[in-house]
Amino acid sequence: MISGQIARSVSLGAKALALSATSVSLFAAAPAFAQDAAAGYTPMKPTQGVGMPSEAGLGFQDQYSKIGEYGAWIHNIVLMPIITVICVFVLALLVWVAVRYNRRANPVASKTSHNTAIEIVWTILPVFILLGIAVPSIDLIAKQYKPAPKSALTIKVTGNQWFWTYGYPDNGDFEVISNMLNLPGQPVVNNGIREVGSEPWDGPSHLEVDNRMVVPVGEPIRLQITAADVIHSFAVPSLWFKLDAVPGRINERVLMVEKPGVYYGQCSELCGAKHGYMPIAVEALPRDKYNAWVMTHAGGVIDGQEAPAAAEAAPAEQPAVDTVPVDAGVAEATEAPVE
Ligand SMILES: [Cu+2]
Repeated sequence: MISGQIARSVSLGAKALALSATSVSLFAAAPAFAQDAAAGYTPMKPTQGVGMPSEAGLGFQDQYSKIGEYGAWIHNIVLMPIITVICVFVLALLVWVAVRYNRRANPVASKTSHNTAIEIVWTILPVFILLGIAVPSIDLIAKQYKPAPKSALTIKVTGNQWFWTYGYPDNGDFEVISNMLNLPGQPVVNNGIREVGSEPWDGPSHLEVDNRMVVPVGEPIRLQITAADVIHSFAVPSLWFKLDAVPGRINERVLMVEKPGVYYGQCSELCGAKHGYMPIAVEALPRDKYNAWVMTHAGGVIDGQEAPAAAEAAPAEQPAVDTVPVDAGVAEATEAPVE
């Protein structure tokens, strides 16, 4: 364990060195590209109360996907009224029995043991209630797991102890490593990562990351989810999304975000000491801005076309800032090997 940690910090240190060397060489060799990249993409500032928990909030977060709106509708309009009516009805029955039929109020108890009419009602009625719940529930499950259309963009999500990596195989196969930002005045969680609040676009502490998972808005996205070490779970409440990340297995679901914005989530499967420090930040952008973001990565490809600026300025073997080769995420994972 300890040797694994040392190895990890050494590799992190080496990575930080490599990254700073890369950024120096990028700026020295190709100031035009650096400016283009900076002009092409600035992280979006999240909107307070959107895609994040609210103070003393009850119930679901506001939903920003069609499936989420449907799921929240089932919860709010179908399930909650049924639950409320049943609870109030049973409570009223209990109170009535306790008051009307206690030993003082009703000293001579009735000898009745059957009432066919009531028995039929209390059998049939729950069956109809359950059917009424089952129909939209099964419909929701079916819709949630409907496969993505062939043309959908694929993004590969990998859970690691304790960060996420996002691979973009359709956009040149670059990979983004996403670490939680450190908390001011508190022990460092991730070495070499800045503190939350140090950039104007930072969202809530514990939820904001250095590199977000950027996605195009209004398009189906095929999320393929796996893990490199132990079981994690990719969960974003405001997008109605939760799927386990299991080593050696790919779980797939469609993500479709209806509105541009930043949506936060957290790993939702106990995965070790820093389980609480691997948040998820999804930034949904219009297609042109998403394309501009892709082009800030070395080897970024849109519709099979490599960025001319990126291709000239940054040869394929030289990763841009915030980007590392695909195998680096695996090498950096702790000592637990896959399988
Ligand atoms: Cu986890």
